[in-house]
Amino acid sequence: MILSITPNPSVDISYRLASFRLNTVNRCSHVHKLAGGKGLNVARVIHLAGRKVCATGFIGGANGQFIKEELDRLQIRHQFVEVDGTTRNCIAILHDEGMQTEILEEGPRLTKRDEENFLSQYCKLLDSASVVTASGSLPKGLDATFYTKLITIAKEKGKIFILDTSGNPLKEGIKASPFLIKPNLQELSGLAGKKLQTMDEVKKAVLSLARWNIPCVVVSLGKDGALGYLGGKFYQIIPPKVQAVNPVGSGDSMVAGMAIALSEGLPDQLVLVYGCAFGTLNAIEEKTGFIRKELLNEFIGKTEVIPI
Ligand code: TA6
Repeated sequence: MILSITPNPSVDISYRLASFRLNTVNRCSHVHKLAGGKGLNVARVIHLAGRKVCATGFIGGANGQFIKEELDRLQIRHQFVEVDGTTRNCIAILHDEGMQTEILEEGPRLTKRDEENFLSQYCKLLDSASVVTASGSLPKGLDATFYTKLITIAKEKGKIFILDTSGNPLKEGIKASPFLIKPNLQELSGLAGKKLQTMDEVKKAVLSLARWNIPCVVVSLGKDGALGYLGGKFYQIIPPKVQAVNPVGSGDSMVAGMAIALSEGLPDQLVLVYGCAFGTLNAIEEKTGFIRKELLNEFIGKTEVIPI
């Protein structure tokens, strides 16, 4: 079973508009409302691929109730810590030709008690998991070392940990040497402390993470696929050419694909292929964090991995 952690879930609302005009009224008939936040996109995609997953994190209020009902409707196992505050909304406006504007709320403020409740539940859930994924921003009240604690506990129990976050939680999280991190170019530039412009600069930034002993670094490059560093080797991963419909959630779907490949003990290069194939499968869908299982083998077969 894969354990998918979302400390700051959200009700993800996506609007599609032919053109988005500022400072006036925009009416919209294409609306999707989903249980979201990065880790819940990961969990839904793992479930849609027919694999076992359990979603956990913190939820509260009416939005929290909506998320639980959505997961029950999809028959996705979940075990959240209930908190006093209200789970946030996140809005994605898909507009004009291929543009995507997102408004992400901060989410509730958590207490020390909430964190303690989570840590004790987490230790139990780990016993039935082979791989753990932890994704997204941290709500107020959790400090930037929250993921560092989770990684350390998971590694003590011999579990594979995938971390997908940004900013200080990423800077702190890598100090605990998770098995895999999946920064996009902006997040890796944040770690490197400068805007990375060329592939050589990206490779150098990945190599500079070596002191943290992270076995696998996958830099997601959107429609250009990804750069993978695994077993001391670099790989370029080239996805099948597609017409993207909604790329929101493709990074999360990459994490889902790689978590599945690692949980099934697949060879290094296939871990990278699964990541890109799943990310691309999400991009051709209107819904965020959604794939069609029947297309999996075709997209895995069409995804190239080239040692560089
Ligand atoms: O990756 C897309 C997405 O999951 C959106 O659906 C939205 O929930 C957002 O990311 C949340 O990101 P954050 O970094 O705030 O946790």
